[in-house]
Amino acid sequence: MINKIQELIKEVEAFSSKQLEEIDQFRIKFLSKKNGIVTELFKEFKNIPKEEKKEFGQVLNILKNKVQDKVEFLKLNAEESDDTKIKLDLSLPGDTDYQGTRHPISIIRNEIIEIFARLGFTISEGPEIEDDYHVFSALNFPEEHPARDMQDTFFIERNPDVLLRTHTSSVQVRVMDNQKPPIRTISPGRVFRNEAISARAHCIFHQIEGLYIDKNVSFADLKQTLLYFAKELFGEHTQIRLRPSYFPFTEPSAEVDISCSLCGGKGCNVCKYTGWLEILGCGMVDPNVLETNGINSEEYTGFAFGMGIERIAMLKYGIKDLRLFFENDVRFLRQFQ
Ligand code: 2NL
Repeated sequence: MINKIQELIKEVEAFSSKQLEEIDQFRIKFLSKKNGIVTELFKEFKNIPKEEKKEFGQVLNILKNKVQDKVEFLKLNAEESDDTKIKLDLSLPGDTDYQGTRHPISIIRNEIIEIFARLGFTISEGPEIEDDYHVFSALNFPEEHPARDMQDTFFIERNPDVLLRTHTSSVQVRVMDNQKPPIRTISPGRVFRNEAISARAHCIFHQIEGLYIDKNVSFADLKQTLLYFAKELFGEHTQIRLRPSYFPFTEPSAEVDISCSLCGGKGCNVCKYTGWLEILGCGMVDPNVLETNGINSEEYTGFAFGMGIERIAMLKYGIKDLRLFFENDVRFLRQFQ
């Protein structure tokens, strides 16, 4: 009997397989509760002569442990059977891994910032929630100016001194508060106006304003700076045209057009057959604004300008509806690098 078990131990030691099914059959053959070899041998125990019982028991336990160890070891090394194996088809095209893209407003803003940085302008930022002084009073807005009206400006309820900035000039007022001339800075940022949302208007949009104050700054400096800017942003052949205009904070003031970058000035439906596109407003800083902000207007002069980023992005990319910038539809956003 013991010899028979020794033979079985050798058989177990010699067994090997990488197939899960074969390993399981091997386990069943030895350990099945119903007529497994080891189970049956344990049933024989009572028939073994008393003096052999001890040795029989020891050898049989060795067999049982060897079977269990073998099954465990082989299972770890087994190959997964066909239906559990991960099906790997190396000829299939890979998954598309979409990379994020920059928002068109950010792309244009960064381009504009870089152009003025090359001319030595610094970047200044400031609060979106402002007070009347920094948005209107310091900028020569008369008390009854329509821009101060509830219809144009978002005020905080019950406190008309707290409002959302309608332009980023308020940032430049803060620059003048903290810095002596020469000042050469641009301020990009979100601005807010109480307007009904449409394809051409939104209550939130983005602006970049520029301010240059030093001794002997002239209108010619303004014109040349803006010509350089227009050529850098829209291409070397771009021309500019200035039309007289009015802003409370500049005198004289002008509206600036660029030659239509689409038709080269010949006339098309984008420039409404005029050959020109309006891109910004500008002027010489009103002496009142300089004085209010602690700058001697006899000693210093300056120019300033402001532009809407959405408008420029629409012109550069041929976007027809302003609302697309705020909807964050990835089908729109993905088109910009
Ligand atoms: C426009 C016109 C403009 C300014 C902004 C400015 C700022 C200071 C002093 C004087 Cl601190 N002026 N900014 C000047 C002229 C025009 O913006 O059409 N913006 C979208």
